[in-house]
Parts: sequence; C-alpha cells; structure tokens
Amino acid sequence: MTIQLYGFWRSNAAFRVRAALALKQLPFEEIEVDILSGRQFDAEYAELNAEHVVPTFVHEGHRLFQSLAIMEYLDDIRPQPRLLPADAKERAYARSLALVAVADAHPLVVPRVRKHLAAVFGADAAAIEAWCRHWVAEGLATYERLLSRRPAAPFALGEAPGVADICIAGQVIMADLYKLDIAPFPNVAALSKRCFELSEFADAHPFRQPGYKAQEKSA
Ligand SMILES: N[C@@H](CCC(=O)N[C@@H](CS)C(=O)NCC(=O)O)C(=O)O
Repeated sequence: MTIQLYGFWRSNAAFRVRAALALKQLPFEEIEVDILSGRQFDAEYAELNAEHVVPTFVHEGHRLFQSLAIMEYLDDIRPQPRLLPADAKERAYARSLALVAVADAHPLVVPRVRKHLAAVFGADAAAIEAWCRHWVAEGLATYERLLSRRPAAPFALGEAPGVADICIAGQVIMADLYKLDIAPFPNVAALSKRCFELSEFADAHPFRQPGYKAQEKSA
C-alpha cells in the first residue's frame, strides 16, 4: 500500500492524519507544503488540492482531502483498530467531538484567516495573536464542558483512542503553539496527557516534525 501525505509541520489537520495513520500502523511518505510561504497556491499543488490547503492524502494514486474524511477512509481500508466506534450513536458522538475542532475551532486560526485579518482589517501581530488565543481557548473550553459531562474512560469514547481523541489532542497542540496554559481545562489536560504518552500521538506532534526542527535551526 503506498500512501503519500502532503502536509506541513505546523498544520493541525496534518497532525490529525499523521496520528491516525500511526494508530493504524500504516507507513506513509510526508511531502512538506510550506503553507506559511504560500506554497499551497503553487500551480502543481493547486492542481492536487483545489481548496489550497493541507493535508492532501494520496492512496495508490487516489486523492482525498479534509482530515475527517481521510480518517474515516482509513477505517474503511484498514478497519482495525477502529478510529470511529461501530455503534451508530457512539459513532455520531465521536464525529461530533471531532467536528468541534475540525469545523468550529480550528478554521478560525488558519493562515488564510490570519492573513485576512491583517490585510483587510489592519490587525497587527499582537491583535492576530490575541484573536487566535481567544478562539483556541474557546475550543478548549467546549471540550472541557463535554468531557466533564461524559468523562474520558480512559479515552473519549472508551478503551481505545480514536478520531475524537486525535481532534482533542490537536486542540491542545494549538494551545502549545499559542503558549496557552491548559490548567483551566483539567479534563482536556488529562486526556491529552494520556494521548501524548502514546508514541502514535507524540511522534505526530508538530514539534517532532523535520520541518519544525529545520526552522528552529535557521531562526
Ligand atoms: N478542515 C480542513 C482544514 C484544512 C486547513 O485549513 N488546513 C490548513 C493547515 S492546518 C491550511 O492548509 N491552511 C492554508 C491557508 O490557510 O492558507 C481539514 O481538516 O483537513
């Protein structure tokens, strides 16, 4: 099985797919698209991904985009271990938890939004940082309310980690990037600690990617 992942070290959506691939023990090649330098608009990549975003997932020549769709596809091609529960109600709950980050919290802080805040509304770096910290904290607060209503046992949906845990861990990564203290979100902190104790999550973290290490050296 040949899998290529067009991603970027800092990309939260690429983290989700990296972690899902690791849980499935599926090897893949990651191709870096520097979305901070605008490489997502290069003609060659734009041909691959009409939305001009990462990740793009290529499986035996078949292209997919949107991290949640990709993770669901992984469950279809490699059913074990499951990333989404078999039970319909539990599966819908797992998707709902995932979409808090994928559809609601994460899109507010992506590069195109940050660029637009600067270009159209004159926001400076401090204002953009404050915007991002606000929306990342809102996402964490939502997860905290959800996890206090249905505590993780030990993962969000039960015994094994899946899409919900990946997306909650991804929200904590955003807190890492924006240097937000997650102590006010104890259920989220405990769940993400459990996740990042697993090598599948830890190795997928942005700070473990070669692109992060390269830019650290050149800074
Ligand atoms: N909902 C999409 C998010 C895709 C997305 O916005 N990706 C970001 C990186 S995490 C991106 O490529 N942004 C480029 C830009 O905003 O210009 C998914 O989950 O795959």
